[in-house]
Amino acid sequence: MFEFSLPNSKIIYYPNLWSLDEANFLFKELKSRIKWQQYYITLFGKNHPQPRLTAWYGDQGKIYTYSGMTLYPHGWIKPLIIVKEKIEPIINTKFNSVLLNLYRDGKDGMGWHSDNEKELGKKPVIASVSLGAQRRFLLKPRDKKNNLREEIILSHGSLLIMAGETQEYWLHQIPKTSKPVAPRINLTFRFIVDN
Ligand SMILES: O=C(O)CCC(=O)C(=O)O
Ligand SMILES: [Mn+2]
Repeated sequence: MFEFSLPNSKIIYYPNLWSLDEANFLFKELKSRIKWQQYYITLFGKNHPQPRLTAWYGDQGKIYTYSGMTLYPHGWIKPLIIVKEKIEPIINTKFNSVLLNLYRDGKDGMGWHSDNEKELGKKPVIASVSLGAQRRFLLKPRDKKNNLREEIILSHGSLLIMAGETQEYWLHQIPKTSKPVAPRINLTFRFIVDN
């Protein structure tokens, strides 16, 4: 376990929360069983496929809207429940939904953003599980005048927690890479507040 000491944040990394065998099993299960979907973003009136596949699972009615899309959750399946029930007691937090991303290769990624949608409430706890190829996870302050930077290599079977004021003060991204890289699955467990 490693706690980062960036200002206005609470970021904790558990590099090997799952053994290699467990992580391999979860990757295989999720890759084949999750209902992966290609979503599109509209930029200047043109539709572009997002550079990754996505799926939203959770308790019934936990609707999630982001980047102008509305996602209705699929019901929980066993491998997701296994992961959820392992991480909840570790961070003493209950989750009611999970966003999954499949980065098929280095051309897939996710641009700078923070997880600050209003349905996540104030100071959300985000639990991010990584399976498959390791990728760089970059952090930078929302304040453009601040040149602090952080980089975490998210490895197979790891858990990254972002809590406290992290989403208010920091942006994060998964950059694309020209290096050959195998597929990666990321799960971000979230708690959708009732509205
Ligand atoms: O793939 C990752 O590690 C990050 C995913 C992410 O930031 C998100 O789903 O909001
Ligand atoms: Mn995010």
